[in-house]
Amino acid sequence: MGQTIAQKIIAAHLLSGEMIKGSEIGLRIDQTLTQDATGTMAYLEFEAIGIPRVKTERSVAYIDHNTLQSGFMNADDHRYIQTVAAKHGIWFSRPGNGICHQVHYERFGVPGKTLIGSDSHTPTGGGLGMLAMGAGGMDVAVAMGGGAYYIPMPGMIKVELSGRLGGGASAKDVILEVLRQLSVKGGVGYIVEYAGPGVETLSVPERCTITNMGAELGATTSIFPSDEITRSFLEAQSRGSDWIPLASDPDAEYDKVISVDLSALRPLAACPHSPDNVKPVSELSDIKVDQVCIGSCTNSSLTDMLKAASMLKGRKIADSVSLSISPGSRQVFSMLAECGALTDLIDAGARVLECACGPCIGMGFSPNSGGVSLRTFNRNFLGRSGTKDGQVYLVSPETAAASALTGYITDPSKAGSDPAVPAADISIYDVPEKFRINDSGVIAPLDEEAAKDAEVVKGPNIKPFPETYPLEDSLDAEVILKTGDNITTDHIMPAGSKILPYRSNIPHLSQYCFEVVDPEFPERAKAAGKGIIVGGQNYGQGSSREHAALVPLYLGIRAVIAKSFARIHAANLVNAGILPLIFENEADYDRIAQGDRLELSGIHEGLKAGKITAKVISGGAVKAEIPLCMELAGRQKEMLLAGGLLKYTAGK
Ligand code: MIC
Ligand code: SF4
Repeated sequence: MGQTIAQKIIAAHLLSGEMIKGSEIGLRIDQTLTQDATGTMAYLEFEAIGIPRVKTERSVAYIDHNTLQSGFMNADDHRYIQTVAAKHGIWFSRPGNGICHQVHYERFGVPGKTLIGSDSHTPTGGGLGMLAMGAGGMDVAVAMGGGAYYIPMPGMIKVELSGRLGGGASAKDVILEVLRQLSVKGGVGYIVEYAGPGVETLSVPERCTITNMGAELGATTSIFPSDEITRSFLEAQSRGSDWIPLASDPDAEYDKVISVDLSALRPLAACPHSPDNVKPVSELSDIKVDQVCIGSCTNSSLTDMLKAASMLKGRKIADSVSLSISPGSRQVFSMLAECGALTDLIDAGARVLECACGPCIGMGFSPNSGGVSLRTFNRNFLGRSGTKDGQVYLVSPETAAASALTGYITDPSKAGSDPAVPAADISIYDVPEKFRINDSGVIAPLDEEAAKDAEVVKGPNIKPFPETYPLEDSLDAEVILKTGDNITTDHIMPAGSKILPYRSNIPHLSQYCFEVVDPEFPERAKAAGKGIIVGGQNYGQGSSREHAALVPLYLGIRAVIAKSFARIHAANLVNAGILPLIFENEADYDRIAQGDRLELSGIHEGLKAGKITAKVISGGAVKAEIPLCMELAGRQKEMLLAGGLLKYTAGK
């Protein structure tokens, strides 16, 4: 049987396991990336493993999330990451150099290689033909040390692309259409592969927009072939020698196939508060807009910025709109300046922000109360913008620019018929064929000799890793919180400018755990000393932040029971030594109430069998007995018994 692209890369990197859907495989990892909001923890964990130099081909530490530096905390973390990177053989991308995923595919990504990153949008690299996956910081630490990365062997979804984009539609609309078809759960357990004649009509940055937001499908990753378009892109980055061709075999088999006709696509928007709440932009035209943000790792390429600039050139944004632009990288920024597009953006009234995540993660530029914010980003979860009742719509750069001009959500396909809404036309800018290469924002690691005496600087904001516990044979604890479906890691451990500076300080972060769902949760959990969380479907979707496991751990959470889990979060729970349990019968979810006590005994035997029964105790009496499953690989069981990944790795 022929193989898909992803299967070929997996086969070439397989260290353990069999490529049978659902069974655990261990992969050799060629490259890693971290960003600063998850990186401090990842490097503390790497240091704890005690390996002097990374064993990967390329590891890069980016600073892009926490760049506000309001107080010493961010700067302390930056200094720590820079010094720990220099010492251990890791490249360092300075604050202001750009968003990790954008810079990585421009300067470091290589088709056919494996990449894991402590950020859920690492699959962006799939646009370049990499097998790129988001992971918890601990997994990245282990991979830097030469250890395998373990995942359940994914199934394969093919998205067959035909036609060519037109009519104001862009790459963002492709992924919004896929999200509309598959939903935020539709990719769980799968790799999404793009194929068909439409592929060659899409540039690498367009492909990266699509693979980036594949994270919102819950997919393990997404991938495009590596073809002539990929080769030209790498050549234009002066990295032509990194290119290899990659395609699926004609008889490769997929579990599921969906198709998207690019020619028929029209502009779409993901409406509040989920990336799969997708509607045609043309149906939203009555909605007044307060804010427009163009940027983020989804849509901050040079072409994205040029499209917006070409529409805004010689015009003025609506008085009621505040517009921000954050170029994805220093390369994009400098090329925008060079061709004059930056001036057009400034003259139209845009506020130019740093090359960083910025508003995407609530680091400034929060909308006004109840404000409507149109963003070219990838997530519109409740409260993520920093404004609790902000109404965030996810759109393409074209829709964003058109709406910034009119002050209402505006369909860019109207271009021409409405003189206020011009069509994007990047040919008005004289852009060189080759990208401008200036890696002044990247610092190479020290050589082995110099590294020996190099000091790693840790400021007072960096607190030790929380204590983990070997799994006990019985657990008797209260259900401290019961949630609904689709709880995101932004619910569990919010980000934003107030909290993000404390990503290396778990005790401080713990006050904000579940803040948007139930602000009393941390107090209750602490008072109980030991607790359980009950969740619905897709618990832990979204970010890869392991803080969403480490903070509950710190607050005494020992088990989470859900109808289903998002992949990275489930792995993070196990890494932290928290037991993830799944309802055997989903209807049993209704038989547990917040405040009930759950009794689990014979956990070690249950772990072997993969199932256990929980007694639900309410008012002193047993009200139900509920069967629960543990969908864990053998290695994960050992990890839980050892008290999490770090203790397990140290014990080996
Ligand atoms: C996000 O987009 O939610 C983040 C911030 O980039 C996270 C990582 C984090 O929580 O630090 C992600 O996507 O993994
Ligand atoms: Fe940064 Fe936003 Fe991308 Fe996360 S999704 S890496 S916060 S730009």
